[in-house]
Amino acid sequence: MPNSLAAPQTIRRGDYRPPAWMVPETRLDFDLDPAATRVHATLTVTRNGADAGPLRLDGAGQAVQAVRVDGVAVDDWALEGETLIVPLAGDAHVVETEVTIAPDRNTQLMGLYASGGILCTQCEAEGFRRITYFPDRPDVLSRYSVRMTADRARYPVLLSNGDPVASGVQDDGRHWAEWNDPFPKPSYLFALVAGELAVNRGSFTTQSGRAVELGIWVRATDLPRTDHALHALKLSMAWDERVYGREYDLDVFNIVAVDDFNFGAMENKGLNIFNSRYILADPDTATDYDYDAIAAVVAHEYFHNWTGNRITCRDWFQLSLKEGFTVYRDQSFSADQGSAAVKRIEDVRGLRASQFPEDAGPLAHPVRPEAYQEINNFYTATIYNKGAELIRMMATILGPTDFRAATDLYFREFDGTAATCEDFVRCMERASGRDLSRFRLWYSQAGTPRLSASLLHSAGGGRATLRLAQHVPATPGQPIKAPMVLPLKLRLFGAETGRPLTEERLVLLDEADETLVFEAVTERPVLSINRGFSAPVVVESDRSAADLAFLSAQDDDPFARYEAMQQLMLDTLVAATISGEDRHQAVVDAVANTLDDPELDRAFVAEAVLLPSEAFVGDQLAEVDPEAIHQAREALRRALGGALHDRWAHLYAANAQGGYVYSPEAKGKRRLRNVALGYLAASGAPEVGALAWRQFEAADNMTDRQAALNTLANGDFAERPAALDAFYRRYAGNSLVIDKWFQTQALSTRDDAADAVVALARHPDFTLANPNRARALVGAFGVNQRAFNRADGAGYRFLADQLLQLDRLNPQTAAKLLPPLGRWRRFDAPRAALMRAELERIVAQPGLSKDLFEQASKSLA
Ligand code: 0A1
Ligand code: ZN
Repeated sequence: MPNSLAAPQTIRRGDYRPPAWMVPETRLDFDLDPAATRVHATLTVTRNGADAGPLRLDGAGQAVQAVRVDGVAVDDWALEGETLIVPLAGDAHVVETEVTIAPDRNTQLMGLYASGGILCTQCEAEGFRRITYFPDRPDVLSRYSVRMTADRARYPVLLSNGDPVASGVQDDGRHWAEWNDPFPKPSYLFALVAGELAVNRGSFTTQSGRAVELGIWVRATDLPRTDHALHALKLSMAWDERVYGREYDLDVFNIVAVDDFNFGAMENKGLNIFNSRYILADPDTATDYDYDAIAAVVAHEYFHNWTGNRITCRDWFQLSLKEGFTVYRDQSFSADQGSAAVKRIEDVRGLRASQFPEDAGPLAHPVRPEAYQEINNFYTATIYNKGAELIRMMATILGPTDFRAATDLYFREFDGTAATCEDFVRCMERASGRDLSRFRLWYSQAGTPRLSASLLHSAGGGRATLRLAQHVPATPGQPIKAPMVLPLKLRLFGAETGRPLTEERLVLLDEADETLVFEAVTERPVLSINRGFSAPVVVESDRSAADLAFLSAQDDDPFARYEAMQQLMLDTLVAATISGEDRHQAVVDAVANTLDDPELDRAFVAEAVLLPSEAFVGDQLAEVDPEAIHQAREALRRALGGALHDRWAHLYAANAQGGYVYSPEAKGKRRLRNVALGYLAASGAPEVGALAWRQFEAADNMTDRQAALNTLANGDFAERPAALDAFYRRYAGNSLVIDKWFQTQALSTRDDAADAVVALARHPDFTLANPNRARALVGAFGVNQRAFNRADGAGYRFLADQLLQLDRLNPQTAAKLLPPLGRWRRFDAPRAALMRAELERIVAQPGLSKDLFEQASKSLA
């Protein structure tokens, strides 16, 4: 392994030591220029504890121009790798450094970089060290004051954290601005932005009557697409006051949107920086899904002001302290804006699509990891989404009153500090008087628990016995697992009367197995378990198709109702994949039943009648056969489309709407109508090409236009080329919509999808330099199970080629796109060999980043 010599260092949680020096004050002076920005940093440092060692400042890529201690130039400093070592005699000093950096050559998009002429920063996790020398770790909190000087014509707007304090114009064509952030913060929350930006302003008055000036900053041409984000921001601010008692704390709150961004957005104190896809929306260019995602991400970043900024993380192993809790908060916020049931279904669908496979694969890690090589690789579905499930379980166990008391205690006790996951759990215990010792395993043990549930009924005696058993599969480095605490909401229903036989019960299963007895059960009971998805586990039950169909029609918990239908569909698809067995009728009947229920919310119906994805079917099988799964799923889609054709046609007509509105009801109708369109297409009905084309042309919103495009693009319709072409032309120049054009084709269910993707990588609009575009084509292709896993390995080769190219520009984004290659254990030997060969080619690449090295080498192990 050529790279083994260069194998990066492993950082371990157990090695944590408090910092030797604190930095109570930081003054930064930027002379901004895209080719050469000068950064003058003045750090007030104080010794922390008894350690007599020198000051150690992290750096990356910049050259030291000058170092001064207490105003005097010194030359006894040294570099240890990229760490600047400054010997200091006393316990308190002022240390100054000067460096020059080149934002316009920064393709990694970490530190200070240029995006479409705007200078902006991204510092989490370790980007600040690419700007200046600093103890770049989250437990060093400092008060920042920032001065920026820049060309006034090119960079008329100068923003940083906190509140603006002064600005002025020089007579050399440059101008300056000073910002001051009174709240001590870690370096990863630093931000600055300089550019030609227009602002959508708003205001918010906090519960204690303080006025906050809000600003959403974008290119002038994008200004008309910022109202939704601004509205979502105001809703978030009010929600956090109402639900958690959290008030905003500065006079201004700014958000800037940029086109080149490695993640969704970043919660820098008072100056959030966003990927423009999570800000910009109007009906013509953004789908309902985009609108919802924008509100969720705006809320997420805003909520970080308390969960992340006021209370930050002691070290990066504690990342889920801020991310898990903040995702839980944004999920709850979104649930409160519309249908909570549909939101829960969407979140569970997402968890199953991204976190369950991660937990079952070579990159599995605990919510609080023990070790990493590159922290950027740990911004994962496990830290974020499984982390949110942990908070949700604690909220369930405590109940709303104790949970709120516990979060109040957490905010009171840890405000202004860098805390740990343990601190959070201890607050949950102290406020509720509960013992969560066993629950803590959720933080340290990786893997998705599997719960088996079987219910026995002795008709004569009226006794029902529920046997529960759990098993946590082995994960890398954790061969043997202890039983976890599973909060399971359950209820029994009578098979004959359809009535509930018990109340809903919360059972805390904390043993490997347990038997529950229910008395006076006078009719055959049907088990509804893990209601609301109260624990993030896989349930294996012996419920028959008839019982699942019954629950899909009768359960009073909407999630359980959805789940029963999913299980029925999944069982059908697994049987069809393995043995070609046709059990379509049971699914057809259950779907018909749901479609005919007038009481149900349209959005719920649309979710409930959707088949599980091909990837999720694959996750149920010992060995994934992508082609067989695809054929089985298409056959069931055809059966549903054909057998229920008239219902789909009716729903399609009945859910047409006059003018576009963004409301839960209107969204639900659009969703159901587009699901109906998909099933009509699956039915093979001759009118569908024309119908979809009409919808494509007449649509007054992107949800309907893209749904029509997807339908046409996935089939063999005569209208297909014209639709793709018309879409491309209509939106040429709007990069967020052109991303959709790439993505639709990368997710295609057609036989030629892999070839089409390879060709699209040569399209003049394709570039790896923009992370959104790379994700739209390469990222989407990686989750297209059938196309990516084409038997000849063309998909694997394509992905590896793209990753190696992307790694030279942007290692962090490259590493994020690698996991599909790590699924080799799940496939037949020829495919596994092809995937391994590509992983080996990646690992052998000279000069590979540690981001990609860590992911590829772990995926091979
Ligand atoms: N804290 C952000 C996520 C984030 C992490 C790293 C980034 O830079 C490469 C950017 C954003 C969040 O949770 O939204
Ligand atoms: Zn976050």
